[in-house]
Amino acid sequence: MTILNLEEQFMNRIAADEKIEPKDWMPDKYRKTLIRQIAQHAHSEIVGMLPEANYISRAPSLRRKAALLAKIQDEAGHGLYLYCAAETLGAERDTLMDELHTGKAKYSSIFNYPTLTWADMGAIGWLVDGAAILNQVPLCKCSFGPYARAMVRVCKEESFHQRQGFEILLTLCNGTAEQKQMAQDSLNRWWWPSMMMFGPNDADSPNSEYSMKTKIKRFSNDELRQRFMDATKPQADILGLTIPDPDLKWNEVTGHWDYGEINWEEFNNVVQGNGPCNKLRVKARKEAWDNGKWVREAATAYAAKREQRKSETKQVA
Ligand code: BYC
Repeated sequence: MTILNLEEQFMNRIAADEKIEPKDWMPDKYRKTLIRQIAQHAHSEIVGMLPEANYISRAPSLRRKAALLAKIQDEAGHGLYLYCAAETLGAERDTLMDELHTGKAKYSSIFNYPTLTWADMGAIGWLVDGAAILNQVPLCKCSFGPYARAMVRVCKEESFHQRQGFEILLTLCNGTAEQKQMAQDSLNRWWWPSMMMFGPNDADSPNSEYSMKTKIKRFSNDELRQRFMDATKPQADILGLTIPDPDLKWNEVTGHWDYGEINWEEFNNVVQGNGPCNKLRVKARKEAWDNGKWVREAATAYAAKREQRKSETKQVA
């Protein structure tokens, strides 16, 4: 069978909404696009643990500490499912980690901003996990089976994260004037970076066309950003907080909230490695990797020993 036929069959399967599985034939571009996106997603989950980890020892109560710890552990789990999904496509885990540690791999721009107060734990849950849910629910229907299946559980956990973040802010907003101000300040700092999470405008998104054609992505960056805008505005109203966008306006004709211009220069700068915390984040991940070397070596040695024992027992029997 020629590549052309295979490609046609592949596109027919995509059109029929069939899932593509790791051992199925797939075009090189599909494989590369998936590895790129899944790896970036996996890195985002584990780098995303860092800004919150900063607050485990500062949580205001045992209950808050337990919920924050659980959320951060969930993110580690998401990273692991995603690295496994990338491995099913032939990516090597060590190569992926190396790309993260040398600054070659991208991860979500949002995690290069600092967490300055406890209210930021609320804003991350409410806005960052909120944006992630809108982005990831359609990924449950991604054409690549292992990515789609990993997303189902990830999305359930992200929903809990979003609720706990909102509840942190609701508590602060119902507290003293100073606590409410802390929540507003947090929203002021996290709003625009959250809007940037969805990626460049559709006209400037080089990967969208192919990803939409092959049903890796089901909606464009701008469509998802608009959904986030429309879902979040009423929630900000419940909190009694103001979204820091002077151009925010209800559009009677479209039935959506119109928002102001995103600072794409800031976005590009952060993605290129020059955000406030990029260097700190990569350094922390690299240190964690280096410090965990003995654990990986011990686990590998233990697995080898167990295999050896198994084959010895078989021989005796
Ligand atoms: N930050 O053509 P485009 C979480 C890159 S974490 C950095 O539109 P695409 C959580 C993009 O990679 C969940 N880079 O790309 C964890 C591309 O670069 P390359 C994070 C970005 O892939 C802890 C270039 O810009 N979610 O939930 O079609 C605590 C052009 O963009 C960003 C995911 O990763 C960005 N924001 O669409 C709390 C979801 N945006 O590779 C929460 C999975 C774009 O061509 N990923 N770039 O050099 C996606 O859905 C898609 O990859 C994107 C971008 C929508 C992000």
